[in-house]
Amino acid sequence: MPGETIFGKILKGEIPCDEVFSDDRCLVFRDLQPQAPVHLLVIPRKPIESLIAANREDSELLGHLLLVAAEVAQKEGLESWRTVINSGKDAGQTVFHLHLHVIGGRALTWPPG
Ligand code: DGP
Repeated sequence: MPGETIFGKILKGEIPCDEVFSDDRCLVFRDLQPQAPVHLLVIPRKPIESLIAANREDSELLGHLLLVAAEVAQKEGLESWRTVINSGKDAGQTVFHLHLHVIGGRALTWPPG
């Protein structure tokens, strides 16, 4: 069940997080294993497992998540950043509650590993 992930527990307040932003549709908090000086996670309150499970009804929500990601990145003082969505195990997804990584504060290489 998507709602039973670690992020579902964070949303319910059962596990603490370092919160950066919250509204009625999403929560933003700092990643526990930061890969850069700024590493935020933007998650929807709706328990969507991954982008693979999202559908057209989620279009507005997905757009909202992207715009919130850009807003919090800029509030963190970033001029450049990377927004990453790992979708599925082989892409590196480990928590099956949709999340956008916002990574910045250092030069990032491309392609990713
Ligand atoms: P992904 O590999 O794309 O599924 O990213 C999951 C991220 O979630 C990973 O960077 C580590 C982070 N993470 C896992 N558990 C927790 C937690 O309990 N709290 C926080 N803040 N981050 C977590």
